[in-house]
Amino acid sequence: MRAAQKLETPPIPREVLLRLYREMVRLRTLDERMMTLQRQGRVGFYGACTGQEAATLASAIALEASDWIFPALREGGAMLLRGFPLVPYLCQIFGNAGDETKGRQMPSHMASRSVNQVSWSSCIGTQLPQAVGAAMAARIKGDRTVIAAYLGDGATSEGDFHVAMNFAGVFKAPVVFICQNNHWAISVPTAKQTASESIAVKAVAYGFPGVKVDGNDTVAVYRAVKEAVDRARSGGGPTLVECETYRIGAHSSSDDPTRYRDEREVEQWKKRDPLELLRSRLQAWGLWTARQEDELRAQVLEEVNGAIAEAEKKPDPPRESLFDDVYANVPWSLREQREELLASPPAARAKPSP
Ligand SMILES: Cc1ncc(C[n+]2csc(CCOP(=O)(O)OP(=O)(O)O)c2C)c(N)n1
Ligand SMILES: [Mg+2]
Repeated sequence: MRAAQKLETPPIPREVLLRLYREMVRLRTLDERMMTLQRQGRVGFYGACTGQEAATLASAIALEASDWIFPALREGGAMLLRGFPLVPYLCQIFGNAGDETKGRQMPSHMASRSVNQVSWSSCIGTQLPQAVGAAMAARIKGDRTVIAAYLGDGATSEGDFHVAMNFAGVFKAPVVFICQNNHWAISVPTAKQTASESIAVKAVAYGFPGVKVDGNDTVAVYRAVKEAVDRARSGGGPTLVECETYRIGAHSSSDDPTRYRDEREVEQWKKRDPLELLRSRLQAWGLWTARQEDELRAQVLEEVNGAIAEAEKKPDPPRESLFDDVYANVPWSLREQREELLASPPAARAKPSP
């Protein structure tokens, strides 16, 4: 662990910091367990946030509950921070009957209206014009909603990024773009993504502020995003916040990063683990002890394992739910198909391949 910093008082409310730390530990634990389950063939796919917990959670906690989150690829954990229960969250990953989205989305692409969060956008960048559209809708309706639009460094090479930034700048949409620059877009390093000196600097061309922060520094992320959210809410328009962080693990459970990146780079970034950085600061402020740490780790592991056991027990979504939610008046052809399906014996559940 790094040496504790000598700071007298925490620069942001201590209850925010403590809550963040607990949520960061819970997310790290969850990611570790789910990657293991994927390797055991119990889950089809998983995308972890490991190393990016501060950028994800310290930004999300700067929002109000009525604000909306449009994630990129690694911000599902913000739903848990916003109070979404762990069991249905896991049911989405298992794609079973406990999943609010009825097993229709790829694992890890959870969403819930109850916490104002849409699904991960595996189509890189498409969430950005959608987020700006939602921000404009909020403005036209005259409510106070702010939209957090997350993106990865890779998304900055997409046309949608530029379309969204331009529109947001011209119309002063109440949106905060939060770029998790984790140095990689699967196997493409950030150096091959842009010739700009940073991602934040791109905001200048669109006429609004861009700030770059240490994305592994919980306090820095919180402060930068809070300021941007306050500005958006008070009519000051968008901000682009670039959080410089690092993807410690694989791009997803389908990826093997040893094929394209140097392990020494990963080892260097592990020394800047956002959980450890925050823990050492909490200790320096006298807000955290080794005993609390042990208790938290044990409690989180128990919670996560208990939720996995409960979620995994649930059956598949009912087959006929395939036909729900698309048509107000279901056409005769689909009614026929539905009846045919129900008359046939259910297929054995396909096990995901490890
Ligand atoms: C439009 C589009 N192009 C390519 C892909 C394949 N793809 C999936 S994730 C990814 C990399 C995304 O990198 P980044 O935006 O940096 O996010 P990160 O995975 O690092 O969080 C790519 C190229 C895709 N899903 N959609
Ligand atoms: Mg990336």
